[in-house]
Amino acid sequence: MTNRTTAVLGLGAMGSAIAARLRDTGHDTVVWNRTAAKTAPHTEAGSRAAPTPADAAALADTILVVLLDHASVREHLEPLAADLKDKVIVNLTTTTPNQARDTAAWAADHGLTYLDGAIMATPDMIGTPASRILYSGDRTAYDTAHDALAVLGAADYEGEDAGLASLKDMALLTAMYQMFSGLVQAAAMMRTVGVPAAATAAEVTGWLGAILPHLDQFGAVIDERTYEGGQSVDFTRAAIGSLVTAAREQGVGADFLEPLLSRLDELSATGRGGADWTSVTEQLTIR
Ligand code: FVH
Repeated sequence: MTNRTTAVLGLGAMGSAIAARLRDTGHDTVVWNRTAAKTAPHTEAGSRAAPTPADAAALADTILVVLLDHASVREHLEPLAADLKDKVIVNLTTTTPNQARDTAAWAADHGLTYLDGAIMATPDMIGTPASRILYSGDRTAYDTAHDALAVLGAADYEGEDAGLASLKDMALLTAMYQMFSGLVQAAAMMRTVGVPAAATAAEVTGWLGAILPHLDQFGAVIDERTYEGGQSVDFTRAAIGSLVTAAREQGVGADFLEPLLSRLDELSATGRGGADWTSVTEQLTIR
């Protein structure tokens, strides 16, 4: 391990977990938080507390930023530009890809070394094998800070474009929330006959587990972009139509499925009913 010092700016649930993990793995840590009282458990456990972000930056080589959002990051980083020269800035705050690129451009304008990160973990997962953090931006920053980053979870470098980590994060979370929406609708349907949501959740978990391996095939078909074979638009349209009707028959809205049905209707109406249903992907691209 190097003898670098890591500052953690932001001691919410995630920043606290990160600071604790760094400490537990022998890393020298400095912490700062807007609400200073939150530094107490960290100083008791061996971190130094800094009264301002500038003081934290002065004491550290690597600055991990774990604040609420893009606005709070910029609010605190912009006044620090002069204090961050020769430091490695790693922003782990969730932002959109363009917000990440914007902060990277700001850093470049000031001659600063910037790496963007996207945390694919909850605070309790930090430091466990289930934790994964995506990084993109300055490769040298990633290599320099790697000892500290590696103890937080699998540290995957996605490329020089600072928006790449965030883009993958947003894509994976999009898939996750659509899956969650599916559970919500299934629970609403089964509740109409008295089945508790917990029981439906267990059923959904088993069903999705069995079906998830098919995603690989969908990915291959989408990549080919010919959309031949597989489950057709017309077949899937009939299936989704039944799901929408069944939900309505139970007095449950089918709001999450209706947009998909509309896309399939559109494909069918324009003579593409025989194509694989994943050709919907082409309709999602906004030109
Ligand atoms: N918690 C999670 O499961 C997710 C997992 C994936 C990644 N996210 C992102 O991580 C960032 C931090 O999330 P968090 O869980 O630590 O969030 P909070 O516990 O709500 O703590 C927020 C910290 O941000 C500070 N803060 C908020 N606004 C400002 C501001 N204007 N200036 C300075 N600091 C600010 C707040 O300070 P305080 O309220 O204690 O004074 C906390 O330190 C986030 O991007 C997630 O999307 C977590």
